[in-house]
Amino acid sequence: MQTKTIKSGALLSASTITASMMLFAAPVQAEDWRGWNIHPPGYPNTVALEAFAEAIEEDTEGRVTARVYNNAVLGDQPDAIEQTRSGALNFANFNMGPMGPIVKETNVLSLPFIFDDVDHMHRVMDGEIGERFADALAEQNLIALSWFDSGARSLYNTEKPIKTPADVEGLKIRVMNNDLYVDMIESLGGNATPMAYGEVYQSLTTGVLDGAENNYPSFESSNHYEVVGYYSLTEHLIIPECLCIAKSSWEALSEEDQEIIEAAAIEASEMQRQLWVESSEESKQKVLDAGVEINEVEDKAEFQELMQPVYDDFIAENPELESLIEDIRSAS
Ligand code: GTR
Repeated sequence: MQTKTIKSGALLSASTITASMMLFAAPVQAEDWRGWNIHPPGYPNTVALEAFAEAIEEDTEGRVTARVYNNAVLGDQPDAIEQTRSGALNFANFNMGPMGPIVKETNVLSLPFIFDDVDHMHRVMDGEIGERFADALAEQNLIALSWFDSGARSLYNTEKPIKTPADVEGLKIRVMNNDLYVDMIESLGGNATPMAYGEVYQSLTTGVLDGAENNYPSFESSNHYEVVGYYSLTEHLIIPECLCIAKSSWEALSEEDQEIIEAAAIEASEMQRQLWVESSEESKQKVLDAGVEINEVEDKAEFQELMQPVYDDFIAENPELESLIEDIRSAS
């Protein structure tokens, strides 16, 4: 018995040696990365992610190959965040909204009207404060290499134009997965329903929902505009998005490849931001042509004032984040 074990043990190590010799002789195995994307082909983020995938393959000379999976086919956003944190997915473009329950600092970016406009958001995210958010994400195994735009989100619904908060009263509004948005809609007198993005279209057609909120490109590309007649420019949320890499995938790279991939991510964000501006205009025109009524909100202050309890509750629950809110405000 003893002899047999030793014999097969010896045999095993001999074959292991042969296998590892073969490995050394063979070319280094490429890393095949899978990337998550919620949007359809042609959307600015999709175009930029696909350019990113191509660039890293070319610039690493095939050491890393990457493929983008569109339309959230690999899971809805909260699920994809978990998959990327665990390394089951290698990269993704995430909105900071559904990130809040995992990286609590990012909730600050989901406070209604925290940014005055998109330029203010850029100044914050492209500077030192953006690095603080990237550090917080890294603690949860997500390496944020660059920031994408997501414009301003406005309310839309099947019933009527929203001109004052009183118009929101009683409306069933879909929100992204984050309790802050439930507080936000309830503070306006509406009923908030957290729901996965991909389920909203059908819920609007069946009347489970009266409305939702999003930017022009998503309002258009999700086809919600086909069933919703009113888009009201509340512009209550300006939420940045990340191009994030799974920490385990990042750490498996050589320093040289990390530099290459970081540069590609920054280029992708520049491309996305440029495409974003064009696409917002095109989407606006498309929904107007389809007959959607778009209205300005004359007195946004009315909406802003009602958000005070959302801020008060948030600060009461997260006193350590108050200074971050102040830093963002003073960068305006
Ligand atoms: C879009 C955003 C997506 C997703 C979606 C939603 O604007 O780019 O990542 O968050 O909104 O409402 O779920």
